[in-house]
Amino acid sequence: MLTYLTAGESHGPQLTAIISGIPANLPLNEEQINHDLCRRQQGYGRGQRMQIETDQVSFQSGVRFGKTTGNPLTLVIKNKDWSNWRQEMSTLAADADQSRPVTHPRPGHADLAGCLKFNQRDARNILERSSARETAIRVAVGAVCKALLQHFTVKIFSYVISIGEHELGPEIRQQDDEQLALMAEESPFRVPDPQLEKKLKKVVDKAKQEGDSLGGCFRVVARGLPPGIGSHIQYENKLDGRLAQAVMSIQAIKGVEIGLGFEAARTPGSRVHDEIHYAQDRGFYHLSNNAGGIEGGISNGEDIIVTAAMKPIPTLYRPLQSVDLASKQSFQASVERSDTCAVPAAAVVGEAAVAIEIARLFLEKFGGDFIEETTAHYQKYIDHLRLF
Ligand code: EPS
Repeated sequence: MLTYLTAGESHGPQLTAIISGIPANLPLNEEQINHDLCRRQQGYGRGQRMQIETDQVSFQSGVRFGKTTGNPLTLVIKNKDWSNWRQEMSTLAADADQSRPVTHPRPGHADLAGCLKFNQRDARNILERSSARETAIRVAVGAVCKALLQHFTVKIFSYVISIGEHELGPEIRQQDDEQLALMAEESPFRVPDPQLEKKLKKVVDKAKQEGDSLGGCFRVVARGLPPGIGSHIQYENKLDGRLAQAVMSIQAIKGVEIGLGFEAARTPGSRVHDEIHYAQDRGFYHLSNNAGGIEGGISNGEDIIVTAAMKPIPTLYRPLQSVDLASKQSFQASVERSDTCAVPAAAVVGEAAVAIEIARLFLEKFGGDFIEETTAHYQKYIDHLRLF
């Protein structure tokens, strides 16, 4: 069973993850993880925090001489910004008097609901953990899972589809997803379209100038997964259900679609379902992939396609109306340093969420305490598919 837990606050000393269940002998190094951490920090429209940080992971357990040992992995990312927040984030009761509590909850943020739930009068105790800073450590966990999946030639990639109301045209969207993701890698918006990129720069600059923020949609694709990951038997083992939960749990995500998604509801069945064919060299395959690679909660051998919608970030430099937690008087919402648009970064976090869930179900199917054992189980199953 692959499980993980993260801890850490946006302006605390560090972010930490403990991952349990990664098989022994998987080659793993910090550079692989830092590559994704760096990708998450990119993107036009991000705030000043990303200029302060250079996120780097360090392994505190579970890796020895470039390979996993089977022991729980401890991953740590230090927050450089902590040095500016030592007083405000102090663990000592004596320092409480000096603090500046956040008492004007931001509409759209966890501030108010979190304060009510945890009986807090200072929203900092909520926002420090609900902050999207947490996604840095989730990306690190995702990079470990990507390394595992790569071992079985499963690749995970992403690109941005839209920011605000501006989106990729239908001709571009028809191109191969991996090619689009490769192009997106060169773009500060992670969009595989230089024309759209120019437009987005203006749109994000305008939003920033007006103290506003922008959301958008991104797509994550997993390629190379064999049929049979996930299960139709119980709700909690359905691959689409797991992916939806994991992607929806990313800060600011409000919608998740698999394959054709909501469009399928508007289209007759004859044009939605993917016809099944067979060829000696390929085995069973589908002529189209509207199902997004999942039928009955089980991977069907086609690309897994997940699209997510991110709302605009709730911190507005021209704040919306709110209410003071103590006086109950009307006030403008607090302004915390923030991004104008973080959709490109969210796409990288989306890759991590997808990688983690696929890796979990992959290990649930193939198991193994060491990677050679997992590989043997996997190979036996691939042979079974070939002989079917
Ligand atoms: C983020 C770090 C945060 C925010 C952002 C994402 O750092 P700080 O609060 O110090 O600027 O920039 O988080 C939010 C927008 C949010 O609403 O929580 C990061 O590392 O991605």
